[in-house]
Amino acid sequence: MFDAFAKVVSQADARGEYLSASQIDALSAMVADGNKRMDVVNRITGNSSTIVANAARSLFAEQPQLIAPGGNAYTNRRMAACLRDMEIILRYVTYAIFSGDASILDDRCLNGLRETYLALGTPGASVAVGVQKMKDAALAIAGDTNGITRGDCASLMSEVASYFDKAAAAVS
Ligand code: PEB
Repeated sequence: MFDAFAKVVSQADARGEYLSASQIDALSAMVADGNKRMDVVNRITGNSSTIVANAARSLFAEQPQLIAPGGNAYTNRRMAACLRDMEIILRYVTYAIFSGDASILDDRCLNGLRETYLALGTPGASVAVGVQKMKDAALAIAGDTNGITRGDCASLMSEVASYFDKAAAAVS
């Protein structure tokens, strides 16, 4: 598990080289924009219950077979497991955003998740749809410029999107 700094150090060490100017520049830019990153993590974390609940509602509205008898989210036990899974995935995405690195998400959440869903008979493609819905909600909340000074958040937003896309791709 790395953050953006440890990742660069590890890569340099593997080559036996000093940190390069471009690596330092990239990390320097990340530090300069650090408040935006923290704000995004804070906003997503503070709205996590809403993000999960709305994404799940919307998923079940589109795919009602999941909550029909025999569906993979039918019965409260499975519904609870499903909401919990979405919460876990969102939590690891916030860790990745905070660290500026996907390895925490990869190593502790996504590794083996596809195989787990296959073994459980849980439709991974449906989980991926749920993740994409969380992405849309998270991006709207993170990118809400209402009442704040407008800045350039384009690269941060695409980084945030990439973690959700990675999670969706890992299970679909
Ligand atoms: C992954 N999910 C489930 C299980 C595990 C995970 C390990 C089996 C054990 C259990 O039931 O608790 N756990 C989860 C995760 C991590 C982890 C992400 C990462 C660290 O440790 N059912 C649906 C939807 C979807 C869903 C498509 C979007 O219809 C999820 C939600 N996951 C779901 C369901 C179960 C499950 C388990 C319903 C229970 C399946 C069952 O017992 O039949």
